[in-house]
Parts: sequence; C-alpha cells; structure tokens
Amino acid sequence: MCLSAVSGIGALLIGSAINTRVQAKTVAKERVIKIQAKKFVYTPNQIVLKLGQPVVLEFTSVDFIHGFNIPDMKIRADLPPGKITQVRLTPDKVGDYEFLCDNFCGDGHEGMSGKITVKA
Ligand SMILES: [Cu+2]
Repeated sequence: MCLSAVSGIGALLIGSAINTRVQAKTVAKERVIKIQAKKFVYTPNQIVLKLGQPVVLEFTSVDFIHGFNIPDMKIRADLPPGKITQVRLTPDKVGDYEFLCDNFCGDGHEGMSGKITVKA
C-alpha cells in the first residue's frame, strides 16, 4: 500500500517533467529566416527548409510594398517597407516551391522570384 502510493507519485512527477520538456522544445525549434525584399530581388532567394520543421520568414522591404506569394503552398503576404512581416509555415511535403512578388513594382518585377526547397 505504502509502496504503491510512492511509485504513483513518482510516475506523476516524471509525467509532468516530460510535458514541460516537450513544450520547451516545441517553442525552441521554430527557425527564423530573415529575408530582404528590394527592387527586384529577395535576399536570400534560395531557401532550404526541413520537412516538418516550423519556420518564421521575417521580411523587411527596402523600397516598396512588395508581395510574397508561394502559389503551391497557398501562402501570400504584403511586405510594406518600414516594418517586419512574419510568415509562418511548416512544410509538409518535399519538393521545390517557387515564390514570387505579386505586387507590380516596376520594370524587373517579373523576375522578382526565388525558390524554397523542402528536404526530408
Ligand atoms: Cu514586384
């Protein structure tokens, strides 16, 4: 009786310790990638992501409200200059995904693009 009560408490303590650790890990593993948008290029414009790893893309625009669009992920955002725009995503499929500016920003706009590669 006495022994089983003690081991019951032990199990509870271990359970809550594991919970805390899992939560801390979930918060810590979000990867931040800073991207600058400027007529007519994103820097960087080649981004490699790991399958299942949550990322935050942090955009700053230098000169225009550029767009950011990943058609095959159905993700888009406006990137107003003077502020940081965060785009969160967790890639769930390997492959190459083109992204592009979808706000007309002048001659050269058509070439403002890049590529996200998702690897297993
Ligand atoms: Cu553009």
